[in-house]
This record gives sequence, C-alpha cells and structure tokens, in this order.
Amino acid sequence: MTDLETSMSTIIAVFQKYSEREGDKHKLKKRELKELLHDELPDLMAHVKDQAALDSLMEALDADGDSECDFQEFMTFISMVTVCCHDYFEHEHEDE
Ligand SMILES: [Ca+2]
Ligand SMILES: [Ca+2]
Repeated sequence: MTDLETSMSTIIAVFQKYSEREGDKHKLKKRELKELLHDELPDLMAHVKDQAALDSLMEALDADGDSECDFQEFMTFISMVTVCCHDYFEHEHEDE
C-alpha cells in the first residue's frame, strides 16, 4: 500500500478499535471518544482539560444530534485537526 492508503486504513482501524468497545459498534459514544482522544491524541487533549470542554467538543462533532460520533463525524474532526496541523507547519516554515 502507498503511504496515503496506509494512513486511511489506519484511521479506519483506530476508529473501529474504540467504536467497538461499547454499544453501537460503528459509533463512538462519549466515553469511547474520550478514550480515543486521550490515547491517540494526547498532545491535543492536553488543551482539553475539563469535562465541559470535552462536552462542547462532542456536541460540535455530533452533526446529526444522536449523542454519538459516527465515522463521518469523526472524519470531519480529523480533517479539521489535520488542517490545523498543516497550517501550523506552513506558518512555521514562513518564519524561517
Ligand atoms: Ca460504540
Ligand atoms: Ca452523531
């Protein structure tokens, strides 16, 4: 597989690893999402310190309002975070 194909299948595998733990196997409930963020995005979670911030993040991600994060909602979040990372590195490069 190419790097991009590997990255895409990794994202799917990470989502499934957490979504399968409880309830609907294809959706992340709040606790599963919290575990995923803690274990897989520790640097980002360092900025989401309190429960209220996590709750509002979950609400923002939950586009269809079913109180769970499905794969499409998860991908929207990953895209946002990835674009932010890209912007960061782009601007860092400009400063050189
Ligand atoms: Ca689940
Ligand atoms: Ca949802």
